[in-house]
Amino acid sequence: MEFTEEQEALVVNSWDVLKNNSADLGLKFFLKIFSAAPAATALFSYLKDSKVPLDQNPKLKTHATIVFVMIGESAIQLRKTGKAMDESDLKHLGAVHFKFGVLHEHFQVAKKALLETIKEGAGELWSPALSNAWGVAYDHLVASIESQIK
Ligand code: ISQ
Repeated sequence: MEFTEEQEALVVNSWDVLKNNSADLGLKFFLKIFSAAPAATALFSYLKDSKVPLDQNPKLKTHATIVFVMIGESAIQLRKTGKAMDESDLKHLGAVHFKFGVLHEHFQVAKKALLETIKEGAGELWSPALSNAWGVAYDHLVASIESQIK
């Protein structure tokens, strides 16, 4: 699963655009996951007693922004460092995903949601090669998290 120089360039260039819209795109990413897997809302304590619709929940938007930026930053530094994430962040992420019982198929639902979100956010920069590049970077991140879980 090589992440080539060309793929890195596609990811880095598009992240320059995507990152400016990370709150809206992050929220979009989460909403796509929730529409594919409504049960996933139960993972977030701040959603439990909330009366506002998901798409208007400020806590969800803040959290979704953090997650989206984390995924983007993982992708843009992957080739330089040879790692999806530094060891201490990865330990934490591994522990969180283990605690919630996240399985490989859940990561695949999120992958589809991420790639759709990137397509919507990248505009004219989008191409099948761009999508594939983000998919490869995402797969590296997931493999790192899963290596902590198993
Ligand atoms: C877990 N990690 C990242 C994003 C998520 C979105 C919805 C549900 C669980 C998630």
